[in-house]
Amino acid sequence: MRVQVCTPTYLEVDNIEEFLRRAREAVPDADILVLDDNSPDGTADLAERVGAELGHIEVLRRPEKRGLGNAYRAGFAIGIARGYDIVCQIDADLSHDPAVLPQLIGAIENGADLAIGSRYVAGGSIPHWPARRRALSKYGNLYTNFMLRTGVHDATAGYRAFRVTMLEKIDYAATRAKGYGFQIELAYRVAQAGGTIVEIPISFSDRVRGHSKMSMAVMAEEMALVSAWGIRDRLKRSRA
Ligand SMILES: Nc1nc2c(ncn2[C@@H]2O[C@H](COP(=O)(O)OP(=O)(O)OP(=O)(O)O)[C@@H](O)[C@H]2O)c(=O)[nH]1
Ligand SMILES: [Mg+2]
Repeated sequence: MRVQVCTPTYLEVDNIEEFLRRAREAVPDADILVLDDNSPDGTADLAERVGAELGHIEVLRRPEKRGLGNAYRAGFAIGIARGYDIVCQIDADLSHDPAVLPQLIGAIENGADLAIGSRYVAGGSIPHWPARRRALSKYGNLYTNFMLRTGVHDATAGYRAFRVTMLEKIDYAATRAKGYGFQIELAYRVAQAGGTIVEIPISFSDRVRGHSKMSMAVMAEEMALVSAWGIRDRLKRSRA
């Protein structure tokens, strides 16, 4: 199957070279698409230099910072237009070990529609997170599953592989969320479409270089979205 790996970048000049080398090694046959939102630190230039050396790496230069969800929607559109069978999502900050890519891709080849690199299934872990952030993420996911009944343990995870026909089926382009809400919304749509979702345990490393953007406000926004979708589902069910 033909595979495209999408990685959105904003201010990842300290990580992108190592990321591309490790990704190239993990999946030598996949095409890699870097979606950079005009990072002022020169991420795109470095990605292009390293990409030219490693091969089958393209950098899409977007004019301004428009959020991770927006970058992925652009990457998916390109993946579909070019006729790939599988499109992967992975962060460029080395939180997601590229060495796991073959397992996610293998799950799709074995019949799954969505494979998620999960922190919250047996064997998954987040070694360096403080208890507070761990609890926030874990309970956020429990609440999400309670509200949306996706059966997914890690719906906010951004390390994934999609069967392209499923991406088309769920009308990914109609999603509006920007951050974690984007990941939740995609998993929710796949579950509602009756797709098969497989979770592969991963060890999630914290960003070592660059600045973290996670905050209480971000989390609250996503949970508000989840609540709205969950309540809408319950109203629909009670009318039916
Ligand atoms: N193209 C694009 N990429 C982005 C944008 N915001 C974040 N990214 C990239 O998306 C990936 C995930 O973002 P992160 O900043 O690592 O988000 P996070 O993992 O929730 O938070 P920290 O790692 O703690 O900062 C990284 O590769 C970022 O460079 C954006 O607005 N546009
Ligand atoms: Mg990160």
